[in-house]
Amino acid sequence: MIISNPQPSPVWRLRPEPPEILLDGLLHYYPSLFDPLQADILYQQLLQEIPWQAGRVFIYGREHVIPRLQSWHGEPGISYTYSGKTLVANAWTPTLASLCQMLNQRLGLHLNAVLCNLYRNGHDCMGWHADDEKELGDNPQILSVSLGAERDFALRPTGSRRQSGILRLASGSLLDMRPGMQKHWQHSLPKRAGIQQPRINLTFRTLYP
Ligand SMILES: O=C(O)CCC(=O)C(=O)O
Repeated sequence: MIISNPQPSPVWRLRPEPPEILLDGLLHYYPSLFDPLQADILYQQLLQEIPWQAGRVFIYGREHVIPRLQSWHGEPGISYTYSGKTLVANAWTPTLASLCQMLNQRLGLHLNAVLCNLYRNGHDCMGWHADDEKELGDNPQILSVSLGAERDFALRPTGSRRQSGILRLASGSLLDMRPGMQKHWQHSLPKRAGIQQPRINLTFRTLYP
């Protein structure tokens, strides 16, 4: 008789790597907080679990479909106003809840919501902005987890129209945007026509009612 030897299901662990410190400490970048296998499993789970939707925004009074899929999750009752739309948070999925808990424990934070973005390929993108909505408080700290295709994260100082830096966000990485970042810098995820693979990005935030 052959007894199969089932693979133990992987347990996520945040690797204890020190961050790279960038922009005078406003960005802490952990290039491989998840190892490649864990990043792959997380990506697949999130792809299945999250109710991805084509989001819409109002720009100068006209509604546009945004160039990526999105889903917004968090503690019950949390809502967020973003480009003229108030989004009420969906319930946590099991994977998002445990990720949020692990990040809170590791970094001593009280994150309570996450905006999930699915970039289907290099044509999906996000324009210049800072995450400075009033619900985030005066000096938000935002944690951004990337899974899947590597994409460029572009940076420019607030008030400037010229890009002044690019950070390549690897699969399994965490970008910790520290307090002060949203005041002094804007960011974007530019189009990259050559990229065929999808990417999931999760930005964990603390929202105040
Ligand atoms: O996809 C990214 O890395 C950026 C996401 C972002 O800027 C946001 O959710 O506000």
